[in-house]
Order: sequence, then C-alpha cells, then structure tokens
Amino acid sequence: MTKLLKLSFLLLLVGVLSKAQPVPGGDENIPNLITFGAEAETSWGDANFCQIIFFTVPKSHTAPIYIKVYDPDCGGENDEMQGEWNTETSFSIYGGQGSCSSDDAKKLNLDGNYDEGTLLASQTFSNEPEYDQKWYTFGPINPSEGEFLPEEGGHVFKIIVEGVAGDDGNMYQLFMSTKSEAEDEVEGGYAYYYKYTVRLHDNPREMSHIYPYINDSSIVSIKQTNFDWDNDGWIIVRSVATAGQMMKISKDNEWATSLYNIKPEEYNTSLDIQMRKHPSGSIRNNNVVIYFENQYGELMKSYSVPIGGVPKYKGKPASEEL
Ligand SMILES: [Ca+2]
Ligand SMILES: [Ca+2]
Ligand SMILES: [Ca+2]
Ligand SMILES: [Ca+2]
Repeated sequence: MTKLLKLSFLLLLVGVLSKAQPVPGGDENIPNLITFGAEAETSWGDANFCQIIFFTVPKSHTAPIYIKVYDPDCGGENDEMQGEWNTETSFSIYGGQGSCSSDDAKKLNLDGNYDEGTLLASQTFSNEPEYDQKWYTFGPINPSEGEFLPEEGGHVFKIIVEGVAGDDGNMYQLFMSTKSEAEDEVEGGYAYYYKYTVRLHDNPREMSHIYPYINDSSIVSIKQTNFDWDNDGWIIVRSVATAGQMMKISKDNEWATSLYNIKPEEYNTSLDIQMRKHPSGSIRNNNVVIYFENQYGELMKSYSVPIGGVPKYKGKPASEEL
C-alpha cells in the first residue's frame, strides 16, 4: 500500500468506534462462532476444528484490556450435542513478535507455526455448567504484550480456539473489553480474521454478512471458498459497484469455490458478502466455513465491523444483477 492509502485506511478504522469488539460483530448478524471437538465428523460443518481471530488495540489505548468468551463451555445451552457431552475446547491468547504477522498465522489454520508468538493465557473448557451462558474473562492484559503492527494502527492479539477432544460443537462469542466485569468496548479497537467457522440462523428471514476489505489496487479478483453449506440459500456479493452477484455454495460435507472480479471502484472499500437462508427454513443448525483469497492465493482479512461502513451500491439498478 502507498503511504496515502495506509493513511486513508487508518482514518477509516477510526470510524469504527462502536460495536467493534463483539465477534461475531453486530453488522455481521451471525448468531455464534462454532468449533467442534477433534473427533467430530466434518459433515457437521467444521473442516479442521480450529478458529483464529485477531483483536487490534489502537496505539492510543494503553490501559489494560480483557478478552472475554461467552459460553466457553461445551454443554448445556448454546452448544451442539453429539451423543454425550465429551468435548474439550482450548482458548489461547498470543502476543509478541510474529504472533499475528507471521505467514503461518495468515494461512489456513493448523498449517506450520500458526501458533507462533508468546502464549499469554490459555484455558480449556469441557461441559461446565459454571460457564454455561456465562462470560469467562482473560486478563488484565497489557496492550503492549500484543504484536505492534503499524499497518493495523496498534497492538494485535491472536486468539486460537481448538477443539482438542470429543465430537460436540462448541458455540461461543468473543469480546474485547476495557472492563473485567462488563462488556465495555475499547474505543477504536476491532477484530479481523482470515477464515470463519460459524453457525447460521435458523430463521430464513435473518440475513448474515461478512465484510472482506479490498485493501490493495493490485487485487484483480477474489476467490471465495465455502464448506458444508448444505445448499442453504444463496451467498451474494454486494458492493459500491455491484448490486448483487451470486457466489457458488457447497453441499453437505463438500467444498465450493467461485471467483469475483474486483472493480476499480471497490478499492479501499469493504464487500458485503450476504448469506441468505433458503426461504423454506427447513435447514436448521447449519454450521459452515468460509474464506476469501486474492489472485495470489493469499487469504484476505474480513473485519467484524465493515471498514468504511456497509458498502452501498452506487450504480444504476442493473436488470441482469439481483
Ligand atoms: Ca459427544
Ligand atoms: Ca453452553
Ligand atoms: Ca459453548
Ligand atoms: Ca452445514
């Protein structure tokens, strides 16, 4: 990126002040993240039983932060039982050199040294009523323990969630907070990720979204890949320049990919990847995986809050588009 582009990107980030820290984010309208135990069938919707999320603390924020996990246990409410509850899920927080910038942390999870960096805290949960529908809090954490990345405007932490044993699905949410006992957002903080494994809504009237950011004018196309979509409705890309274009969706326990050509107007904007349920509402408990790569095969960042806001289509209605 040129200096000017970097500056405009950071200015756009400054606009991300509210609702920036819940993951999934408010604009994403995704009910929960999900990670299955390592002995699960992939046909239940998780391809590799690991999820990695990054949280950025802006340089201006120097007070301690807390990383909170909602419903970290796998049991009781909010989770997907297979047989009996027997799943263990670890939540680990990394900072320091290489934790977020190393190539392996940006690749598909569990390749190479994806856990590079300094392990700051880790906790493993099983079926624990004490944490059912409750928050678990990591911290206080000094922001300077994160990896300083100038291009992100601050210190970045890596959260690795792994299903270490069992076969149930653990659903949870993450939150970066200024307080231990409450969910109070870090002003200017935000989360991003390279791959999402999530539970979709059951209600077909609910639409979920993911917001990859087109940060570089060398990006000419993106490839989306999704897993175990169970033919549930449609994935549609919408942007400042596209009223709506369908992306291919996968069947049960299968992968699907499709390409989208980037238009010049889309540089330095977010894409709105809309996930629309099949209107019959017959597909319930649908867990899915989705990620995006540029034409060089590099994974692209999506932000829990769309950088620059939810993109609004600026062109004329086109009859061939949705
Ligand atoms: Ca089980
Ligand atoms: Ca639970
Ligand atoms: Ca849970
Ligand atoms: Ca599925």
